[in-house]
Amino acid sequence: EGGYDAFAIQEKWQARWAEADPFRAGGDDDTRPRKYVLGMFPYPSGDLHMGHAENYAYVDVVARFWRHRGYNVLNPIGWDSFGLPAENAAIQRGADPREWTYANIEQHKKSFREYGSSYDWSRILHTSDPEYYRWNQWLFQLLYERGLAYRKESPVNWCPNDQTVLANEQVVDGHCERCGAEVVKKKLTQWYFKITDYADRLLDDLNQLEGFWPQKVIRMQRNWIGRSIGADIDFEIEGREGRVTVFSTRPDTLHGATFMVVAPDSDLASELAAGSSAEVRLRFQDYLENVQRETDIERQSSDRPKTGVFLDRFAINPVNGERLPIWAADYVLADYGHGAVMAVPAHDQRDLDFARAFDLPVRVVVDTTAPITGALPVIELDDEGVPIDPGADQDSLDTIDPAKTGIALTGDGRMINSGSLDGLSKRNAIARIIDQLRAAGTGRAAKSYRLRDWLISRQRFWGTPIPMIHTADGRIVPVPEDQLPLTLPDVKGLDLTPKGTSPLGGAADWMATVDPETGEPALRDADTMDTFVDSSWYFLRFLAAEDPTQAFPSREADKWAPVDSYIGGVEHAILHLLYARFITKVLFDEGLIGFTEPFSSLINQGMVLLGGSKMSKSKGNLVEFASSMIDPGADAVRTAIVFAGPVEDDINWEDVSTTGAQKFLARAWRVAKDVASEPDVIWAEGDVALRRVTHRLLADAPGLIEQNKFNVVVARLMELVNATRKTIDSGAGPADPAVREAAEATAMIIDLFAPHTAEELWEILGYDGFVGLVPWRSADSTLLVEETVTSVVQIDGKVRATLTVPARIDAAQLEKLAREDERIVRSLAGREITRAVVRPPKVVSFSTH
Ligand code: ANZ
Repeated sequence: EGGYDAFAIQEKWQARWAEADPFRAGGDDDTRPRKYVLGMFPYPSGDLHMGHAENYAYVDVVARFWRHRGYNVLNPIGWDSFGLPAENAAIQRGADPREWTYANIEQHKKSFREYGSSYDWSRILHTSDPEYYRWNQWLFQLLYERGLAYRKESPVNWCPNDQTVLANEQVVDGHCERCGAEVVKKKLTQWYFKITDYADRLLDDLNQLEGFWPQKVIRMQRNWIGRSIGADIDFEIEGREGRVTVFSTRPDTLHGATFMVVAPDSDLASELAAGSSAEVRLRFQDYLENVQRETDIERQSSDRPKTGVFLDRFAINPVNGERLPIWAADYVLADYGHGAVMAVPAHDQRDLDFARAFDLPVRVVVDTTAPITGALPVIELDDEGVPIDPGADQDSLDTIDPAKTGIALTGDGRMINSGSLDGLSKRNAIARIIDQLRAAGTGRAAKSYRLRDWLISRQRFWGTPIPMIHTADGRIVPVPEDQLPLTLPDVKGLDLTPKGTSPLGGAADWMATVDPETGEPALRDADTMDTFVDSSWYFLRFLAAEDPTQAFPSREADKWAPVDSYIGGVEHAILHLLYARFITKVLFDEGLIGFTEPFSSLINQGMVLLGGSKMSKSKGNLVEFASSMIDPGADAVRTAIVFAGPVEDDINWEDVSTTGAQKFLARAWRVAKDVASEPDVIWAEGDVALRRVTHRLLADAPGLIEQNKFNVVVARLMELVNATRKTIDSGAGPADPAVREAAEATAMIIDLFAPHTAEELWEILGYDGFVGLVPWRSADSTLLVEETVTSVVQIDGKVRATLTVPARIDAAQLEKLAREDERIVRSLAGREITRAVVRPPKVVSFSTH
């Protein structure tokens, strides 16, 4: 007979799985507890690469693990199949984006089958199927009815290369995330989802994910939402009706405001300039044109020289009636807070830089040298017993005068120069001033967020058509439900090349519709939805992927979801996860689901690198998934990847040894063969040392898997296979029942990483049925008790104590126990140990001279 033949084994078991479909999730009659395991679904651009191989290897470890633990596991797969790459490929090749997309999906499916992923193949979905996007349209209309979908004209991020609008999240350092072109601002009327209504909940609910999601992702979400707490303060403007409101996180410093700054690109700035002299208007226009060419990143950079234009207008400070000159300056952004700030140069660095550049007054209102603890200040005395008054010393005053040092005093302290606030700490002063402003009707507590509403319109073809109708008399109404899905027109005859208007607009027949109320001619909406809408709820569609009557059944949703283990790349740490969390909360509010967070736990795997950089097509360092399996086989690839390191670390493809993994699998196979070749098992007592190794692994592996220490389990399994081989070669041979026990445990645990090999081992060992469905063997607790030995401790050659210690103790632990033993401490009587010789586990020998 031949050796371990990875390919024969792989083909054999793939055929059997395809026939028996053993990994389909159980239905209502299945009484086992449920687990929903999900890998982030792939985008069908080209073939899969090693990043996917890594992701889906981990997904399968987790899914298979829970099946062995007695759970009814749902592990589905689908495709995020709308989006720009398909459309761009279609433009380049003159092909139909549909054909390109579905051909790639077929290739992916083949690769996943070859990989041995244990999916429930009955629940496949593709977001570009009308059966799927029909429910995107339903979702859109649901948000519209709840007042969460609206249109507005605003400056949007525009990619001049892709000729499309980008969400803030898709702009990386001022460049298009996809093509790298520099993003510009353009005014357009677009559809938005009002995610800002959910800002507080999106932020607060992160607390419940603490410990279950990577800390880094939680932090990134918090920063993205960016909640600031403070006050809105209203200022009168001379010669103008109505007040101007500013948002400040430091309302306590209101008495230190010495000017006001408005964003040059705000409506307010234009209005104030328009009411000023011709000269100011000209200077302002000039400045505005420059500012419009800048990115937000540049505007917020702290090391650029401050620029601005005095508008020759004045605001009135509501607490003291002072006249504050109003400036337009680019460091204030139009779309944060109210697009205007009260400038407090003594206590805000940006304001101070500006004040110093334009010679504006600086007034300190917080004494940051004063103690804030409430304890009495310590008064320092000089040699003659006279109190040293730091204020009397001109030099020391200068060192804290921000106008001189250029350093704003941002710390806490006691209020000064602030009327009734004087003497208060920052916290108390904030509370007091908010009370005063509220009483006077000139301010109130307020919050501000970095999070913006979600811009979902795209001027592209390959996406979900927006299910709205524009009537002749200017109303915008939903496409009636019985007309959904509103499917895409045939692409033939449409010009997909980006022009800044949606290609659908060119499909005259498709665009023409009727006003559902009046029957008059009307137009469809030519835009399509951001594909992040598609992926914001797909985990729910898997619960009834074939159901034509509803997006998902609420009852099933509450049984399976939230997803127990969501596994994917950290590149989705903000966008996708935030949108999915938002939509989940909307569906909860609509009463359709009973949970508010979509993913109970999240695993982000590291990246697969080649030559130290991320694998990518453009770098030409892509190892394709399908070809990676050609030589060593699927099981070796999977095992090698999982063994390569902790799940969250990046791995270098050069360091991933598929050859090593293949040898390990062959060793495991050989052990099973040896066991099976033994005709009559002689029931000896069994090698206890081997039994301990087996049972320790059975006991430890579940905890290790639950802590995502997958690589450690592979290492321990390698140990077990080696220990088994040793017993076969040196002990009672393969007839030892401890050997069979080890071989069976190996087959079950190796299933997590190398499922084809596992099934083969199981069959070799004489079993019918799939090892993938076998319950976890429980560990025999009597074999887990640590073996102990007696250790002697000598001082200067005389035995002074004996210790009972674990047989596997290491030198450092043993020496520590010996030094701490009270008999030893007593015998030493304070003498110093000059030398220690430690021979674990039996002897420790101390010398004192
Ligand atoms: C007065 C003040 C005094 C401020 C002080 C800070 C320190 P975060 O924490 O990022 O929310 N601000 C408000 N709107 C702005 C805009 N549109 N563009 C640029 N800056 C703006 O920052 C809030 C603070 O940033 C606000 O508090 C305001 O300056 C400024 F000692 O008001 B502060």
